[in-house]
Amino acid sequence: MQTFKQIQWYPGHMFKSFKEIKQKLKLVDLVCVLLDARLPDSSMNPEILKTVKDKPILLIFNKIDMADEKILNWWVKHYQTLGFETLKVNAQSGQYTNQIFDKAKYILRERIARDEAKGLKMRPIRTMILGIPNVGKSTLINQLSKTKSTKTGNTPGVTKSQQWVKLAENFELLDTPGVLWPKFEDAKVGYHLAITGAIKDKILPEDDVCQYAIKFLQTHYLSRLQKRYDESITREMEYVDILDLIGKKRGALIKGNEIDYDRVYQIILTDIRNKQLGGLSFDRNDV
Ligand SMILES: Nc1nc2c(ncn2[C@@H]2O[C@H](COP(=O)(O)OP(=O)(O)OP(=O)(O)O)[C@@H](O)[C@H]2O)c(=O)[nH]1
Ligand SMILES: [Mg+2]
Repeated sequence: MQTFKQIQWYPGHMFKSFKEIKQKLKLVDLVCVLLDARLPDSSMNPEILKTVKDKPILLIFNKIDMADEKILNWWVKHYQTLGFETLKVNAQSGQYTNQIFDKAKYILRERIARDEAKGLKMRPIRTMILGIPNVGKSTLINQLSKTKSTKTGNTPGVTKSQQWVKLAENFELLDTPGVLWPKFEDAKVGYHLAITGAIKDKILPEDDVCQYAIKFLQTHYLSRLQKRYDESITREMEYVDILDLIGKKRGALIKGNEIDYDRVYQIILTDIRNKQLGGLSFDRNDV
């Protein structure tokens, strides 16, 4: 597999986004950091934590419908042990999203009590939503505002600039473009972000991404792999043999009955992203 050093995946606009985030940080009371519930470790951008510093943080695990619940719960506890306030949501369906208001009020309870003691009318609570690309920031804001104020889409880089959205309950939310960080500490992180669509396809070689995904499924979700594609798949089966099997079964063939590998990669990645293999947790506590 190719080393990550040569790969250009930290576009200049993210550098600019970080500068804008720093400027707006002064205006907000609370920062909501969105994590992908399937990768609570790989989707934690260390630059975000460094930038936010001592502002109050609410860690929101989004896309809980796509994760393996037991493993997700382990991660939630892990972050709670580190002192974070946490919340699990499904921004698409709206499950648990309204709990954000109560959580925010709880985190800011001292400020609110101080204002009340001074007889001040409750000031709006200003919140900024930060996270990696495609994690669901804009979807969450639309869900909370019950409007389509922000643009969403299943590719990274949909939100290009910051945007304030006013909500009921005296809240104001700032949507921001997704940001990554300049250096992955581990190649695994790059694969996790590629599989889940946080970085654009084609940035990492699709063959490498698929090889990682198949090996991962063979190790952790063998029965789902068998159920989805073929019962004959084993833990030890070679990667290429699995590609050939899927290619033949799905008719991903080119002239002369050769396997169309590009199509097989797309089949696998699309299936994972469309939950055809069920809820998957890529960051593990059991290995
Ligand atoms: N299954 C599932 N899909 C979700 C959830 N939240 C968001 N999505 C989908 O994830 C994709 C990305 O959502 P966006 O809200 O555009 O993500 P974003 O973080 O704003 O992305 P950028 O603006 O590119 O940084 C969309 O296809 C959403 O429908 C969720 O809880 N569950
Ligand atoms: Mg967005």
